[in-house]
Amino acid sequence: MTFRTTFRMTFYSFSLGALLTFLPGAAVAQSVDFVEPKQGDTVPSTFTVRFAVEGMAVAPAGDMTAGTGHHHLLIDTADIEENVAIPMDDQHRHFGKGQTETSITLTPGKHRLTMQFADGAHRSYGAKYRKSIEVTVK
Ligand SMILES: [Cu+2]
Repeated sequence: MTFRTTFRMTFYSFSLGALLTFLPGAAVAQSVDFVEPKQGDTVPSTFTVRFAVEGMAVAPAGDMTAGTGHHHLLIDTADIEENVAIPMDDQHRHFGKGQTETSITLTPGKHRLTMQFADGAHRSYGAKYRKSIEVTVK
C-alpha cells in the first residue's frame, strides 16, 4: 500500500465518520414552529394559525403511542413545563383531533402565542417542543 492510498483511505473514513456523527442529529430534529403567522407579524383580529412539528407525529388526544402527540396554543400565558398537563381554557387551546391549523380571534394590540406539543394525556413535551412568537393584532 502506498503512502498516498493509505492517506486517502484514512481521509475517507474520517469524512464518513464525521458525516455519520452529524447526520443522526439532523435526521431527528425536534421542534415545533408556526407556519403562520411569523414572529412580529401584524394580523387582523381573526386570523389563521398553522402548526408544524418535526421529530414527532400528530395523533389525537388519548393516543399514547410513543413519539406522538397533539398541538396546543397558549395565548398570553406562562409556559408549561415538561410532563405537566396543559389546562383547558380560553388561554390554553387543545387540538386533540390532530388539527394542524385553527382560526383565532384576539383583541387589538400585542399578543404572545406559544405552541406546545404534548402527549395523548396533554402532558407537555417541554421546551424542545415549544415555540413562542409575538404578533400585533390590528
Ligand atoms: Cu391537549
